[in-house]
Amino acid sequence: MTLNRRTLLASAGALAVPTAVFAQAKAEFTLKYANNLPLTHPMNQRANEMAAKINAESKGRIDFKVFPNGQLGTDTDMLSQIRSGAIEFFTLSPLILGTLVPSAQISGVGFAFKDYNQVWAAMDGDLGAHVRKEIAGKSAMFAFEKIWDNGYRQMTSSSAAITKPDDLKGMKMRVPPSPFWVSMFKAFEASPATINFAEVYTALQTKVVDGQENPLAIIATAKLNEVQKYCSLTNHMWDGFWFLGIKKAFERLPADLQEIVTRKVNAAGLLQRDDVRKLNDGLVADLKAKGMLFNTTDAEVFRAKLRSAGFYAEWHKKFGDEAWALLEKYTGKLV
Ligand code: X2X
Repeated sequence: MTLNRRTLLASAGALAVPTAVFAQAKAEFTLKYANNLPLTHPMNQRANEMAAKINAESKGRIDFKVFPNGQLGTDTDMLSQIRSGAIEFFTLSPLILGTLVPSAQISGVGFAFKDYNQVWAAMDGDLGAHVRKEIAGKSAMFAFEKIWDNGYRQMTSSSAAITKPDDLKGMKMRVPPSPFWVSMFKAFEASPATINFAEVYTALQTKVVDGQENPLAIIATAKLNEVQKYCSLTNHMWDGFWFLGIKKAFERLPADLQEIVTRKVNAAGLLQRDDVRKLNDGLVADLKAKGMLFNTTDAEVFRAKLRSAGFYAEWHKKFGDEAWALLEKYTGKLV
């Protein structure tokens, strides 16, 4: 048998080449969506499903592509490349967005939302509307209406269980790149280091930092339990992911395609919220079985520490009375 170009095409290449050419030739708009989470996290599972639905409903006019796991850069890179045309969409914690839109950080106030009912009422209600208006007004981006879930954050450590605020004293703690996170862990008298998520596993493994904080769904899907021994169930803040679009790029789409993308992003967000909650609920047992040691904590003691450090007063002042009132409308009086 002679292997020439034609037989190669007929065998190995026959399936791959024509599909790729077909997709490229047909799609009028290639839309790139990037995020910082592992492929196995519900965010990416729902995003991939959503991408297929967008492509199908647009009848191939859109080629919506998902780039997980920081493939197109860290959160900080993505924020600084908004105008470069490298991506059209990304998901970002409201707190990391705080480097650009400080008022967006208000949903991260420590121990604010008592449960998910309060979270979604606020974020789908007036607090979320306020933040989305700020994002659209103060950046080149806009946020889709339904924020996606990250979850309630828990603290982990390689050296000792964190049972009380004193255990955080002087502890080298990784926090995401955000003024609010640094401020909160300074209030706990820890020694916070801002590190992008892409570098967290290695930073923990090489003991550049002793600990980090993230929801269980991230601890599990990013396998942080391999490099962290203790998990303290602190629930110290709820965190989400605004699904952000670059305004200029989105405005290039015809109205009917904008409508498809908007509807699918919001619908996928609602499904993803359910997935994350369910995943988080089952993970204590899973991670215990993998050797992680868990402890519960008294939220009131941690909250009192933040209060006495002046944390709530400082951020109330920064966000302003009006925004603070929008938060307390859903959480009740915070201090
Ligand atoms: O960087 C983190 O810790 C993560 C993945 O939770 C966020 O995107 C805020």
